[in-house]
Amino acid sequence: MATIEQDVAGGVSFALTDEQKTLRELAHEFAEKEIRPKEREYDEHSTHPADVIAKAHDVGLMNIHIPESYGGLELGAMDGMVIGEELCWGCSGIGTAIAANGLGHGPVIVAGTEEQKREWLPPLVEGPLLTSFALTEPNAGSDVSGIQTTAVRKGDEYVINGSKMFITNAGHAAWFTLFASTDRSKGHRGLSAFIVPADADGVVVEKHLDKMGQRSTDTSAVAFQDVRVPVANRLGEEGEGFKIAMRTLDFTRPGTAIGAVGVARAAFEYAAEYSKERVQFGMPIAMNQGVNFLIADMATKIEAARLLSWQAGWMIDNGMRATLQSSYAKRFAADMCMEVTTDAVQVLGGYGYMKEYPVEKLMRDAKLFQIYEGTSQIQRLVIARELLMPRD
Ligand code: COS
Repeated sequence: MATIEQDVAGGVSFALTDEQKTLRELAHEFAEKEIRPKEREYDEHSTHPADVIAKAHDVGLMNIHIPESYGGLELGAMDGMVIGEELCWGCSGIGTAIAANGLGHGPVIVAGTEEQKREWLPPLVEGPLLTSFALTEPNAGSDVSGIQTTAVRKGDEYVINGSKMFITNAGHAAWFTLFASTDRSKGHRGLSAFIVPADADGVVVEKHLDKMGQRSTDTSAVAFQDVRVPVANRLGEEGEGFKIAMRTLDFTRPGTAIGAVGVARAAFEYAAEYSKERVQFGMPIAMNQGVNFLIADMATKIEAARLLSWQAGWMIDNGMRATLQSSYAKRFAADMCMEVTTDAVQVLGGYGYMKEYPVEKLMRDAKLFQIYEGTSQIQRLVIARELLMPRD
């Protein structure tokens, strides 16, 4: 098992580079000025944050991992960490709407040919185009190998039929990276990945789904009815789709983990401040051990989750396979975020349960981190397999 201690010559550094500090400041300021003022209203009406996405694109906080050779910033995973924490500190509904684009076009970076990258990546740099990762189906969530959508080759085209569920940004995407079976008899080895333009005949975004939290990220169901795409839109070879999806998720899960850190940090800040102001029994409740132990535990857990996320990001930037560390980070940070936001509601008591106070929203938003990009249970499954039956 790779660890930082074994792999770094010269020890471990927790220092951010000057560039990363600048990125963090930029993202924090953006979250304060562009995201926070809108988060409540957009949450209430489940508004797609097109205006914020466009501004994030303008200032260089979106599609940050696209290589320079295709016009992008080619920022690393650690750079993404410092940005992602701040955006989700602002609002994880809006932050996810921005960050999920990385998941949408991730398979093209992971498995695209030179030609495919030249065709599909530069437009994402030129304008705030959205893309969606179309993996999950009504009957295939955790079990990716159970995908029922089919892609049947007919000459120089594939004909795609099936339904996708819980697809982030689907109602606003320019194209999808879609996973379908090209050979049902082969299970996960029969899955293939495709780029499917959203305006192709037969692509039907069925409905915007009404969620508990992260309500300003659009989540929709999409049907693909006899959709024809050229063979040139297939990513990798037939049968490589499952591994392309897993390799993409290895990269994106630490980014999701750090989003959970941002939400937990926001909840912690509100709760800590409130505990100093709220007076009961003649003293601020922060003086009460029952409360200040909660505050201490919240801070400790946030710090631990950030370090796990950074470890995974650092390993990715140093060219290591980080499947295990990505799942450590995603599992721990998601569960931590649920605990910390619940505790923040507890510190605020009756007020915390009211919509008027921000921690109620943070607790609703937190829940999704335990579900999307692989549930906390799936992360444990990956962790156990990586430890007990390691692959190369
Ligand atoms: N990178 C590269 N290859 C990988 C991999 C990874 N991270 N993880 C697995 N593989 C390979 C395995 O080595 C195996 O290869 P072979 O076909 O050569 O044997 C193959 O992929 C199948 O792996 P495995 O046996 O582990 O597959 P399972 O069907 O048991 O499922 C889980 C694995 C459950 C981990 C996977 O389906 C998963 O991640 N599910 C959650 C999906 C998810 O996150 N959904 C959210 C979508 S985005 S909101």
